[in-house]
Amino acid sequence: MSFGSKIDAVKNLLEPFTNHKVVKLSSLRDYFSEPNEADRVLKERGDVVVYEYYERIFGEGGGHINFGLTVMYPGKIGREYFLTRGHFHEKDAAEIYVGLKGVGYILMQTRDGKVEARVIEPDTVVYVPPGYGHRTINTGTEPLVFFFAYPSDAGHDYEAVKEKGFAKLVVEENGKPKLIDNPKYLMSPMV
Ligand code: PAN
Ligand code: ZN
Repeated sequence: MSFGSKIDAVKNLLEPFTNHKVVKLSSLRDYFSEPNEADRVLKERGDVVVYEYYERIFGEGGGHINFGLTVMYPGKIGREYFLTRGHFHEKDAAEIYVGLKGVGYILMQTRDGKVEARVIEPDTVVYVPPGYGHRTINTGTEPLVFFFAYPSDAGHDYEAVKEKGFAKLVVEENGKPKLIDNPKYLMSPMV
């Protein structure tokens, strides 16, 4: 085990890492409010990379802190900006995000519908409290790059967000990002 990694701020990567995941548009189609628009972009531009992340995972057991670097590319599907899948931690574990490049939002939401949103940009630290599902959105024209760290036994639950979505969408209006209510959001608790 080496005692750290290096962030390459020019190439937007973290080394060494134990896990590198690339998330492409085709796998995010149903996360967008207009999946038909996603189909149109897929046809026009192909299966573009929406985001990727590098993680240093020290195990599933407790006691460690896993960390990593996420790189989100700029883009929109209809009016909605590129987004991450979003998840809850299985244990009530918090997370820290540190903005390094670009600009966007972190949407946070409890299973019973409390919603918070914070801007993430360079020199911003966002604390995601235990119990808040979280998703990141790139509202800029450059890659959004951020560092994250969470307890190694947090676990990741993707199902609740996949089924019910988030209560808010981040869309472009008059050239600027705006949070609006998600008309398709299912109000029932995300259990
Ligand atoms: C982050 C996210 C990362 C990608 O590392 O996992 O930005 O987002 P999704 O996991 O929602 O695809 C984090 O919050 N880890 O817990
Ligand atoms: Zn997380």
